[in-house]
Amino acid sequence: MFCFQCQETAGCKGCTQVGVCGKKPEVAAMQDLLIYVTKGLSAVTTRLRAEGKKVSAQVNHLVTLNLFVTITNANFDREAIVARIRETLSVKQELLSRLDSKEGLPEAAGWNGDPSDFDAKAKGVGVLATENEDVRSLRELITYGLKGLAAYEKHANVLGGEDESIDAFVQSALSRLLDDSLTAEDLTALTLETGKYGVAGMALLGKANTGRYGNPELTKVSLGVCKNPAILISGHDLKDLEMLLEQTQGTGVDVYTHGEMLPAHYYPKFKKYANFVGNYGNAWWKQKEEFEQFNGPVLLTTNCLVPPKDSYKSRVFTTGAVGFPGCPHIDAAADGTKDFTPLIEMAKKCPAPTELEQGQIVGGFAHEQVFALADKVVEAVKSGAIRKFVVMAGCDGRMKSREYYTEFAKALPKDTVILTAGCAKYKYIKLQEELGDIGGIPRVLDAGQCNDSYSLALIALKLKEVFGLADVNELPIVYNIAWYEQKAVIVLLALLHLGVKNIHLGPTLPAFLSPNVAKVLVENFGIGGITNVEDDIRTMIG
Ligand code: FSO
Ligand code: SF4
Repeated sequence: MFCFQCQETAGCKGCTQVGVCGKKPEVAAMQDLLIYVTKGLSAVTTRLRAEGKKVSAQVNHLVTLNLFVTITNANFDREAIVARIRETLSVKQELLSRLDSKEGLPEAAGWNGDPSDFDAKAKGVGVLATENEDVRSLRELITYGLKGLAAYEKHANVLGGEDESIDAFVQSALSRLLDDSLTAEDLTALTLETGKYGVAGMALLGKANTGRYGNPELTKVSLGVCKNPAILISGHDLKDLEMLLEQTQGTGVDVYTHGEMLPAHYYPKFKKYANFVGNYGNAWWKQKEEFEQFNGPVLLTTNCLVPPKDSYKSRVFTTGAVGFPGCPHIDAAADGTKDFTPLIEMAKKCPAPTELEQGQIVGGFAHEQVFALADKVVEAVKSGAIRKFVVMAGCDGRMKSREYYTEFAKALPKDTVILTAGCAKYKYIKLQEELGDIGGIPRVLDAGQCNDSYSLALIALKLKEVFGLADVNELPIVYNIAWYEQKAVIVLLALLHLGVKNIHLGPTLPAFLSPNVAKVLVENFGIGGITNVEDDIRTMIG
């Protein structure tokens, strides 16, 4: 196997024996093949569009789900991935028959192997199949961006949000990744175009979320526990949460959020559920201890799943793109509904969660809430009470070096405000009291999930307008972003598309950036790494 798509890749180079995430070689092989056949399908759908023929939403959704399934910490179930390869091949065969011309299609468009061929084929279609280091780097950078974009699209799709132009781009980009005639320049242009669609994808999801659940608003989220048995819901899918909350009404079972589901509490619509009681635990990587102590069933709606310990594995349910052998998977019915009865019945027999902590988190500072405070914010900037905003969005992870982010937050001068989104927040969100506020504005403003980084961009664009600036980089905003998996890649590409420069990316730069590609990013966008808290505060804050 060879995989280097996430920040924790072995030795900052690549996982070759087994994934640091727990992904086994036989699963990695099927993920590689799934990407390959999805590219082949995309070459066919792109040709169909060129011939003026329609591609169904069902096919578009198949492509996005395939990409999502291969994201870090989503699916460890080889059989589930094999089933997706088979479905993709069969859909592709049907679409091929609709083409007027198959001339010039790539090999992947025609490949239709039998399951007994899958392992042999997978060996030749992985990351290392591209020999040129720079072409490989750009192809993977784009692929990972598309995976992140697909994840956000999927969440929008389940809420009825559709944008055919994004699907057409994703599929055309995937098919172009098969084209050996594309130069490094062509691929660099495609990378930037991916960022453009990243913005569109996050806007689509933002609209779908707020359209259904209202605009996030200032909210206090409890961190303690109640006496009832409960279900813990993790991941990013708000529709799954809505269905779970509906189905748990009147059952005596409470619902807690975990990890990236925390921001669901900020949406007005979810406040009507009395059994939606609080947030339990921290970012994804602490789940081995926390799921154990939760005592009840846990629902993983998306990544990040850590291979569960036997002691609580039977309580872990997966749905959507997530899968793990031996963990029950809740499938959606044809109309998209899901039946969470098995979790509810299990919860009733489980003890209530063991309390991990007490207190609260204050969040809900997505763009509309910040716009509502705009006068106060602008005044604070004009008076010098706020010297700088520091965007610290992105992901959290296991590496000890990530303690840097806690130390950085603590060491920031008192006239700075942190804008956060994504699970990166867990490195400092519980320090809110210690970090204090500036004239009533908390010094850590949480916009929401990683996709809500888009909201942070909207805040920046609004401030640019209010202050009458020509360039978003003239604002008193600096970016110190932590990344882990591929959703952070699309967030980064989206920020680059919006013209944001000088982003610091840590705790390490992606292993998939070749020295030449890294050089392009440094020279054109001023992207840099991190060093140590003291020096970085001097560089970023002055
Ligand atoms: Fe985190 Fe995992 Fe949201 Fe990611 S839980 S690491 S960037 O899946 O998606 O922030
Ligand atoms: Fe390694 Fe990350 Fe790939 Fe897992 S997702 S195999 S940890 S590079």
